[in-house]
Amino acid sequence: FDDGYSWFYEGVNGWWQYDDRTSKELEGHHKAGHPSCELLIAGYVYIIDLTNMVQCRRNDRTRKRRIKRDLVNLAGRKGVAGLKIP
Ligand code: V3L
Repeated sequence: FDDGYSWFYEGVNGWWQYDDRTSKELEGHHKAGHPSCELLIAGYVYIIDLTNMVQCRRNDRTRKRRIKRDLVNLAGRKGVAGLKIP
């Protein structure tokens, strides 16, 4: 975003940046003060808990990933939505 922040989810030894559309949606929910939201990501509905800052698939909650809102240049990202983009 204009302020240099974006949204990230946890991978192995690092953070993946959310795809642009999802990142914008998350920012909107965050700014509106919503405690959580449900978003369609790569064909699956994810519950994104903005209070505890975790995400999981709605119909398979075994894998919980931490999420964060951070400065893009400080986040040390692995890539964007699973694509290794430096
Ligand atoms: N955006 C895109 N793909 C996601 C997201 C998301 N927010 N959340 C989960 N997936 P789970 P390393 C990740 C993918 O949590 O090597 C990365 O993007 C997730 O992809 O059970 O472990 C990489 O592509 C996984 O493939 O819903 O850091 C990949 O893992 C699948 O959904 C490997 O990354 C199931 O995750």
